Amino acid sequence: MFRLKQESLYKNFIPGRVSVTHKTCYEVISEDSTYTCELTGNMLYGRAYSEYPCTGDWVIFQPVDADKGIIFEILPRKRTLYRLKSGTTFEKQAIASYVDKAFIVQSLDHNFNVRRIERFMLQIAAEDIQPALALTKTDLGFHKNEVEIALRHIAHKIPVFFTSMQSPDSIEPLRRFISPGETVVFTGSSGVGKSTLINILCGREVMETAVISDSTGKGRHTTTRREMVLMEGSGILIDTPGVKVFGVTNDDTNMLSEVLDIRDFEEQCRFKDCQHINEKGCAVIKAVENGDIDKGVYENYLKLRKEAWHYSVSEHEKRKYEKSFSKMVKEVKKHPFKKY
Ligand SMILES: Nc1nc2c(ncn2[C@@H]2O[C@H](COP(=O)(O)OP(=O)(O)OP(=O)(O)O)[C@@H](O)[C@H]2O)c(=O)[nH]1
Ligand SMILES: [Mg+2]
Ligand SMILES: [Zn+2]
Repeated sequence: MFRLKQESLYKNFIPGRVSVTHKTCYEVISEDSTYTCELTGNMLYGRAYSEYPCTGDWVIFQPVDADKGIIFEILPRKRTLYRLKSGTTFEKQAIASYVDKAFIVQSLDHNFNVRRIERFMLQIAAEDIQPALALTKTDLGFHKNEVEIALRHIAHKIPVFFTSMQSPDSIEPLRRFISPGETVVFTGSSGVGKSTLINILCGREVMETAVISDSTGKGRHTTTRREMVLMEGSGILIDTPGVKVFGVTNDDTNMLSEVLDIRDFEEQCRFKDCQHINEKGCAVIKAVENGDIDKGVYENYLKLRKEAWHYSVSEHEKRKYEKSFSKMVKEVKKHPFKKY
């Protein structure tokens, strides 16, 4: 009896993957077609911002037309790239889910910034996602030696690709790095060439890119939505709009030390709970002083640790508030006429 009810409940429901997120609707790809879907009334309320569907999510939906549908359920997320929603201290924003690899894209001009690469790496490390670095616009001229020195402490953790849109050969290693069926997200500031890379990889203009005359100037937010495209016979690529500030939501400080390659030093500190600020016998500070840890890396370590602390405190406060709120709701349900 129960089975019958379940069957009828889920009749005409099909699974699909969110390929584009708009403000209030979602494009969902299923086995046979693409549907523009809205959420059921039930799904619209009582959700945190990060719990609404994001590009890459698997959903269960019901077609109501040849190209329209209603989403009833989001399947549990895996390998999701989050960021801190801009303007907030604890709200997460889901950028893409079911991601296998994440390309951190930077152009080899004023945009190149190792501290920002470290920031992205920390966030990607929070999930089981493989990071990769695409350094674009090599044709503009840059000092490879200097770049390699700047990446010394992270180069063994992340594959690095040097590319130029003017040299198709330079894109080939990147193409080989992407395996069939894999989902790959491209992230980085506006104007660095994320959409350009995706177009070259797909062999056609799937994404709009900024006009050529802008190629050396600052980005101007050409891509405005997170969108998934299929790379013929290979991976599934997700383009994202350029971000100004990428706030992290990974508050695991051990992981931070790991990403920044200071873990080995940390283990030699005299005190187990050493904060590496001014303690006696701190091996991290000693390493900074004698040049084994770059000063910039150390400063970013302190900065990211502070941000992580702010994030986890706000997150904790939020949970406390939600707990007391739901307790009150329960009380109200139990004693609807009691005065509060
Ligand atoms: N010289 C040079 N210009 C490039 C290269 N790659 C991209 N560009 C130019 O850089 C500009 C920005 O490229 P987009 O691909 O639109 O950048 P984006 O990262 O997608 O930017 P948003 O969508 O705003 O986040 C365009 O004018 C491209 O032609 C490159 O390898 N060399
Ligand atoms: Mg773009
Ligand atoms: Zn220490």
